[in-house]
Formats: sequence, structure tokens, C-alpha cells
Amino acid sequence: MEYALRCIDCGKKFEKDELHTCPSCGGLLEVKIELESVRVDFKFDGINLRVWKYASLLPIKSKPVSLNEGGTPLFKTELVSSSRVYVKHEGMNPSGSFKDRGMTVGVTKAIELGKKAVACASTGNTSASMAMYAAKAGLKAYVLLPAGKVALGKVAQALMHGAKVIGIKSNFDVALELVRRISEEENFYLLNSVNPFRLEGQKTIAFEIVDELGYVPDKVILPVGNAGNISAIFKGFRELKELELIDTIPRMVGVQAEGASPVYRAFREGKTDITPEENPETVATAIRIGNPVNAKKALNAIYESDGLSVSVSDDEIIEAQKLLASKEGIGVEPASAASVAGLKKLEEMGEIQDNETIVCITTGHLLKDPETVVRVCGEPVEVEANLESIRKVL
Ligand code: AN7
Repeated sequence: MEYALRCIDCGKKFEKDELHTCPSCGGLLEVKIELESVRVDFKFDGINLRVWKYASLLPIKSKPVSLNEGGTPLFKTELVSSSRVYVKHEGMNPSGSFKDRGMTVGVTKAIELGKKAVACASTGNTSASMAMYAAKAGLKAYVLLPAGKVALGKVAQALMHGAKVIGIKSNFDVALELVRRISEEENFYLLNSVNPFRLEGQKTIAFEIVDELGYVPDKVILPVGNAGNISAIFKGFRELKELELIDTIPRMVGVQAEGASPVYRAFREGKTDITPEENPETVATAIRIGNPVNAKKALNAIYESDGLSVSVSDDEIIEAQKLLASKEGIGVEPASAASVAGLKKLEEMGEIQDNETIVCITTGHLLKDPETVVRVCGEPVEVEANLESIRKVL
């Protein structure tokens, strides 16, 4: 396969995989694959789903650092009675979030480039996933987190998989700024979603949706934080269309939390770039991000697919999380429930047509954030160890 990194602003191309941003104008880079050079060697037959099934569309030449990521379940639900709503549960990836799809590619690229260490800023899931793949690859891992604002399960993973975890007394946006500078100084390979190769892995969500469903859905709804995933999934669909493997692209719907909604506000105002928010706040700490680095790509994905952005309150997020867990048996973390809260919002807005097919992406597993669960559901009741006491509370 032939590919280059292309700047989404000035259009210049570079054949230098180390780059993260355009050396000429500072813009975001994307992997531009010369699709004529690709020999697609997979079939959309619904079997053997996983990230590396689609290797012929991934810009990697070496042996992948893999933990069998991808192949996540697509559940048919009853969430909206008038249409077919599926939930693709990315929480079923090895580290419990969609980030693994990006990390298998990103960490493999780190090895290809001869890097000895990887680094990221994170609201939690990126760090958990990076630590896991770095462990598998034998790389050092450095993580900057907003202190006190990351769900416990995610910190536990980063620590146990052996990353050096540093809490900073500020938010994610500042952590990202700092880790970009320290990575340059120390020659760490940066694995935030500003890294275009990570997004290449994440585009396989689009491939799997088509593979599993056997057709292209009308809408794909997902939470938006640093805005990488929506950009990646859109790119996946766009490549399939350019390859004439599909005829249409779903409308991409980006859901943000009210307290951290720069992409939503830009969309509402018809803008192509955001105004950052200084103090983002939401119960969905994974998407507590005020200055999403991929905002331009995400807005482009939304506009080009005739999509939408909506914002949802913390109460709506928790309500959706409870609904998914108690009615569908799908356990997700708050940020992931934003996709279903967004679905409900679209329903209220009259933006769902009868007989549509909709896929909601739930990005992370329930077990990531047990503390929020206890806060919203309460602690279990405790009674004396006899039948009488138990009967009383049944
Ligand atoms: C569960 O881990 O940014 O819009 O540092 O963990 O691609 O950023 C996490 C993001 C959605 C948003 N759902 O995805 C991090 C981080 C969950 C997440 C998002 C995240 P992007």
C-alpha cells in the first residue's frame, strides 16, 4: 500500500511517519492512502471480525502488536420502537474501551519507528490502553492525567500495566499541551489521537459495522471528547465508499456533554472550528475536554456526512446509562451512555425517521467507573446474616 501524511489545512503531503502535525503550517495530519494501490483482501462476510482482518487498509508493514482487539458485539435493542437501533459495545475490547483499536496500530508504529517509550495525556481510557499495549511491546509508558478527575478503574489499569502515571493539578487540555512538549524533548512517541496512525486503527469500527450488519446504517451516534473517534469512523466509511465497497455514508452524530461542548456549539453556529472552553465539567469524565484537538476533522465529518451534533445533560447521561444497563443488559461508563442520551435527544427533536437503522457506539465498559455507579445507585444494603433480616429487605 502507498500512503503519505497529508495536512488537512494546507494539503501538503509528507512521507515521514514520525510527524504528528504539519511541519509547514501546524495543521492536523491524516493518513492519505492511495486507494488505487490497495489490494483489499478481506470480505464483508460477518466472520472473523477483529482489527487486523482489515490489515490491507491499515498503513503498517510490520508484525502487529496485538491483544485480539476488535470483534466487539453489535446488539439489537429496543431503545426506539420505530426504528432498528443497534449498540456496538466497544467496552468489550481487551482494555475495556475503543482505544485498543487505535493503540494496536499506534504502538506497532512506535516499534516500526524504533521508539523506546510512548506517552499520552488522558482522561483515563487512552492511558489504560496505551499502558497495556506498551507492556505487550516492551516499551516504557508515560501518562499525564488530570489529578482526581479520572475514573478509578482506568488509573488502576495504567498502574498495573506498568506505566509511569503522573497526575497534574489541572485539566486534560493542559495535560495534553504538556505531554506534547515533553514528548518532543524526550523522544517519546505521542499516542494521543493527534497521532494519525491511532485514528487508522479506530476507523475499523466503520468496517466492522458494515461487516456485521451486511449494509450501511443511516446514522452512527457516538460521544465526542477529543473528537478523534468520530473523525476516524467517518474516514473508514469514506474509504469504503471511495473503494466502491459501499454506496452511502451514514450521517455521523456527535454527542457532547453540556458542560464540555465546544464541538456542539461550533456545529450550532455553522462554524468549521471551535472556541475552546476553559473549565469543562461533566460526570462523564472521559469526555471532560474543552479544547478537542481533532475538532476540525470532527466538524468536517459531521458536515460532509450531513450529520448532526447534540449536547446532553449529566442527568440525561446517567438516565441513559441506567436504561442501557437495566433494560438491555449492556453495562457502559457514563461517557458511552452519552450516545444513547443523544439518541433520545434526536427522538425528541423529530430527527429519527421510521425504519431507520441506527448504530450507537458505546465506547467504554461499566467497570471503568465504579465510583459513579455507587454515587448514582447507592451502596448495597447491609443486614445481619440471617434469613429474617434478608426477607425484610427483599
Ligand atoms: C469512554 O482517554 O480522550 O472523541 O484520554 O474514553 O475520540 O476523544 C477518552 C475519550 C468517548 C471520546 N468515550 O472519544 C482519553 C480520552 C470514552 C472515552 C471518548 C473517550 P474522542
